[in-house]
Amino acid sequence: MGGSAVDDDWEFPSPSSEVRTIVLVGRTGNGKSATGNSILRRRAFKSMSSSAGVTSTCELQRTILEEGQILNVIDTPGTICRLFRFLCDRVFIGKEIVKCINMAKDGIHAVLVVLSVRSRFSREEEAAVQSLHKFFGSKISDYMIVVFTGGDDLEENDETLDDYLGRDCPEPLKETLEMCGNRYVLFNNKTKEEAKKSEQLKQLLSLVNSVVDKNGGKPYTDELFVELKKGANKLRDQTAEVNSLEGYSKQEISELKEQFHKSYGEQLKRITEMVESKLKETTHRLEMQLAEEQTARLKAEAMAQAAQMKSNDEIRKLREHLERAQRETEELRKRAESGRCAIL
Ligand SMILES: Nc1nc2c(ncn2[C@@H]2O[C@H](COP(=O)(O)OP(=O)(O)OP(=O)(O)O)[C@@H](O)[C@H]2O)c(=O)[nH]1
Ligand SMILES: [Mg+2]
Repeated sequence: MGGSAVDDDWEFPSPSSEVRTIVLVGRTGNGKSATGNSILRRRAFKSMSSSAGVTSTCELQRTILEEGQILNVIDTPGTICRLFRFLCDRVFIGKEIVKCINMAKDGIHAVLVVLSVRSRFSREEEAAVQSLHKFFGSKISDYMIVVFTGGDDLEENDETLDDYLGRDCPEPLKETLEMCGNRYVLFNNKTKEEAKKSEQLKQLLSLVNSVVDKNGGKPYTDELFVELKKGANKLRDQTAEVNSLEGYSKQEISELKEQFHKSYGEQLKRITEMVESKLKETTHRLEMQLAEEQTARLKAEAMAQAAQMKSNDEIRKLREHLERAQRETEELRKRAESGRCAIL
């Protein structure tokens, strides 16, 4: 499982139009690997219940869909979802991002944000989607689809996904769905019914198709993809050239190959450092944003409290005013009764 980002058994990529790549992201235990297996229709990724993360590194598996389309499915560790929250994870996350981009090579056609109806939507998940946005840019939203796992739980209660979302859908979840273009689908990764398996897969693939169409068939890429692809292409060309060389000993050829791999490895290292520094910058921006939001919230609370105090003060003054008026009226009435005043 997993494997290094620099693979010796170099695989020549097929033309991008024939291959689609989707990436599964989400919190640990939400069912990314199980969803990946449902898409692949085989148990390719390790999926199990565990309080610790099960998937430890990005992994790519491939399937051929009914209409002959090649689909790459990249599973990621849930720890990536902690993106930016724990600074100590930055080196690990940086490496995983580079690995994932390197696997996707020609770009990502859809990002499946895996949530579970079996657990509450957390601040961590909201932050993770925001982080994706901040790290990859707002363009990434055009590629995001939300997959809710735990369809069996809803079925047990005779509920549909819209029932579930309709009842007490928290504001951050609504915002996340909006950020993902309100593209979402329900998955039951436990079902044994073939009809259900193919129906939910059909729904997901149709969303993937709509995302691909919306983006004019262009997968998501950025400068990191471009840099990594350049390096990979260079290594491929150099390897092909060395393989066609004549008059060199096996030893010399192997030394040349080693040299090319070394320089590719160095390039990967540089790109990983670039990612780490981008993560640092994104963390900083996200922290600033959170701090600003916190300050704005505290300010709004203080103002509401002041307004409340002000209205309490006004009520007290009104009450005093009223009491004084009542006292004066009473006084006047008494005087009128005693004949000392001519009013009434
Ligand atoms: N009932 C039910 N359980 C599910 C469903 N999907 C996933 N699970 C269970 O949820 C648990 C976690 O699933 P995984 O696929 O390992 O989760 P993950 O997101 O890959 O987790 P990490 O690899 O740790 O990040 C497993 O026990 C799955 O069987 C579903 O649709 N219904
Ligand atoms: Mg997993």
